[in-house]
Amino acid sequence: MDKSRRNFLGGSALALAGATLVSGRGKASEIPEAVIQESPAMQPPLYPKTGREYQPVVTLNGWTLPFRMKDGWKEFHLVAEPVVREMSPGMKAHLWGYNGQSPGPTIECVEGDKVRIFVTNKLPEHTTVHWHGVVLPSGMDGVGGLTQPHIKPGKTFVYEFVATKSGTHMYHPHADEMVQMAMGMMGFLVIHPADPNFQRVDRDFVFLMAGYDIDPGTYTPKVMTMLDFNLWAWNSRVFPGIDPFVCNYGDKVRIRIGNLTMTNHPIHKHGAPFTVTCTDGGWLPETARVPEVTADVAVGAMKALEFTADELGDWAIHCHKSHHTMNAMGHDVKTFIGVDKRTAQRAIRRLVPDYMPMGSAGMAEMGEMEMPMPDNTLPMMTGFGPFGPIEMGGMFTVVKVRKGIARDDYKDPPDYEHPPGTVAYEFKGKAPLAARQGPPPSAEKTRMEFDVVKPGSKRPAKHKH
Ligand SMILES: [Cu+2]
Repeated sequence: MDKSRRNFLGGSALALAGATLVSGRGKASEIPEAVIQESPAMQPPLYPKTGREYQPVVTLNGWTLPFRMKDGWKEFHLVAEPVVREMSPGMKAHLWGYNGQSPGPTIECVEGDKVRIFVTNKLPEHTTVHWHGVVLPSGMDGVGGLTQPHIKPGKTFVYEFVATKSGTHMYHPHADEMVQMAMGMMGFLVIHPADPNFQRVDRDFVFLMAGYDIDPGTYTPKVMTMLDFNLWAWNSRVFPGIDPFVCNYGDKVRIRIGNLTMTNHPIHKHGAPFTVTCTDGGWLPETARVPEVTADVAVGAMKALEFTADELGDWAIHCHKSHHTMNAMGHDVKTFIGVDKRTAQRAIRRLVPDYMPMGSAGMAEMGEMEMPMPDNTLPMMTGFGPFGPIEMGGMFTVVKVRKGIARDDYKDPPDYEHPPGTVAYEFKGKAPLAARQGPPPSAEKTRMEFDVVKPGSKRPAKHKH
């Protein structure tokens, strides 16, 4: 449009005329019903009843937002609101989210779709929604103050764009971001390829990573925390509350992950390697796909991992930062490995009869013990498998590959039956004496490890490895 016409119409008239041309703003008059989800369980994939065909995704412990078609537009209704999210059985968090849950529902559309998303704000403060990685008009990008006025409490805004290219995206506020994301406001957005056979897989899982700081015995995240979070969540769930990735033997599987925490997460899968096939920027060319078993997902980034489920069994998948596979009790505990706490224990028990000294031989005992804890608090490490305590929390679950799993069956299957002779076993023979290399450490040297080093004195030389 040339300059003279712009002057003639004036700023606001121009904006209105432009919007009408592109979007048919006048037709966005009725708001579709907002669907609310009450269950934290993983919902089956939502096959489209209308619009174009696609292979839907499955949201880990989540769900997909239904849409309606209206005059060629695919219409969704998101409601930003306070929610109660069960993070694992026995622990609920008071979060902010969308349509009854945190994260919000997954939004699925198809390349070429005209997408209209109504966003109603039921929060106590203003918000916006940014569509992360989606190519759209600048004014639909959802940055409060920069590209649009904020959505005030009680108001509904409309976002409209054409989904120009397929890919892996997310949505989150761009308004009071630190607070709103620390409170759990986020959701997945998938644009499916126009050709349903392009990049097709049999199972397509999605989840977002979030970090929460919720003190034991409390419900609301501390929103000012910058680094020391105590609950590391996948779709606002922590182990053992995270569903397994159930796969039929031979399936082509994709797991799409987005990171909205304040640190990177090296996601490690046991068993068959995967390749990263997609980022929030688009699909990777075949020549850029290398086999890996760990993919570092950076802050604010997304990755899609793909593998063929051709190894039967139970394969752990988790963040490789070991503190991220622990729950809330794990942080301010001193290290007592090698410390004899018997004298202290006797003294403390005179005051606190139930006192249990922990950790002189490591922390594994925490995995099987039932300790008194505040209400609404998860054990630091927990979960039981067929062979005993799993001693995990946080960002951990299992890829379960079985034969005979039906196409859209995501139920937790029975325990894996290992073929005879394929499970690690205890050696029952006569143990030989250890063949030690180098001189044995003397008792004196071992004690020196715990000597207090006075300021100015020289630290005793330690055994070099
Ligand atoms: Cu991590």
